[in-house]
Amino acid sequence: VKGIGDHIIADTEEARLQAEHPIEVIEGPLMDGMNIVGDLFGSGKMFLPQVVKSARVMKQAVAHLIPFIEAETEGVSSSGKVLLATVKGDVHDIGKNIVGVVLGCNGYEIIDLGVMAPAAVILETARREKVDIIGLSGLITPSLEEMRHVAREMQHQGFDVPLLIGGATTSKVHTAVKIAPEYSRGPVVHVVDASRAVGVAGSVLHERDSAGFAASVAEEYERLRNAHAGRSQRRNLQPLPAARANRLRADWQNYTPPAPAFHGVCSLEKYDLAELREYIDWSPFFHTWELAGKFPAILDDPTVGKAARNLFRDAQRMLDCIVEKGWLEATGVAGFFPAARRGDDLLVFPAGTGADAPPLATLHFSASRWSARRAGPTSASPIT
Ligand code: B12
Repeated sequence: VKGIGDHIIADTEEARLQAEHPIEVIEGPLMDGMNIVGDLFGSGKMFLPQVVKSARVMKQAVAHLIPFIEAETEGVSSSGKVLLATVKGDVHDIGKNIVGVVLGCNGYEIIDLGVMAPAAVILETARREKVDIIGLSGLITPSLEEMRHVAREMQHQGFDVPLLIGGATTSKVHTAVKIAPEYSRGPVVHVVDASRAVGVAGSVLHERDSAGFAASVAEEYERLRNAHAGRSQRRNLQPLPAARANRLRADWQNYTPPAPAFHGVCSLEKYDLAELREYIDWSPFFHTWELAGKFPAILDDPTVGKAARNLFRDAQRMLDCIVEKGWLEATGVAGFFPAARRGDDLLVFPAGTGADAPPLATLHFSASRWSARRAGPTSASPIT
């Protein structure tokens, strides 16, 4: 749990010798440990840098067990081919790897595409390898949309194999409401944990009543969709004219912007890393590691201070290496251009011209239509 890996192989081996099957070590103590990490992390008592260390230890332990698990299953005839992947944008793989091991132990041949797998690679591999099941894993919210995209592509490309959805952020309701409607050619099933993966894989592939299983899942998901549709309420958006009327009005009559140091583009090549280092804004760095607070006060924060100090020390060491060994090359481009608003858009003019010249570029923005729950003018956001 604390991410101390010094004795992990010896400890895992000791647990393996006590267990009847090596898989029990994963399903028992290791999963218990990860659940504690998840709970501590979720309740703000543990922070991301420590979670990375715990996850690394878990992976070391699993890596030690895999050869023993494989040795046990040698010679078992294949129950079917399963492609597993953590979807594009997501790096969580502990759960997916466990599912792979558990299915592997039950005679399934596993093709594991790892993490951050784009839809095109998943489907190309599934077709080439003639897999019987596609299993997607995802633990962050954006993965939910990516899984939907994969399902949509499966429909377009004429797949009919079962699609299994798993990972802590996925749910039966999301699978029913957002994913299943995109893929009607094959069953779509949410699997809550690895132990159920074997049962579900067996049901969708081998049981005589696999059609009955698929139909009962489809029926249940239809019920969930109906219940969800009843609950959904319309988002409270302002009408567009009201949002536009509420725009920010800058007082240009009483403000003279300072002249920029140069006009047009300035390129910076191989910029001195030691100098750049002095300008790092550390607060977003800590936010990325989910440590809330402003730098440097965060280093003395009663809750996250210790984790922040350790992380800061590690970061400084890495920066020393980056600067000394020239690991990175800093290159940048900056430019100052005249600009003006036209409706919701922003026009950018060539350097040295004005608002009567033909624009160099038009940047499209949309007026924010979120209801006036917030005080003050609405801001615009770029359409990317
Ligand atoms: C470990 C961990 C990490 C590790 C991952 C290491 C690794 N190699 O996997 C690291 C530190 C790298 C990490 C990074 C991040 N994480 Co993280 N992480 C976790 C944590 C603590 C545990 C996840 C885990 O491994 N659980 C144990 C496994 C066994 O469970 P599981 O994955 O759910 O798998 C089981 C089932 O779901 C199922 N299953 C899973 N996949 C599949 C697939 C199929 C086909 C089937 C059938 C079943 C199945 O079977 C498994 C076994 O039973 C969770 C918290 C939590 N409680 O889940 C946060 C969590 C998932 N992380 C989170 C976040 C926000 C991040 C970061 C964005 C943080 C950041 N600011 O950078 C990044 C993500 C970067 C990215 N682009 O993906 C959030 C996600 C919130 C959200 N809804 O978006 C969580 C929920 C934490 C939280 N409470 O905020 N994380």
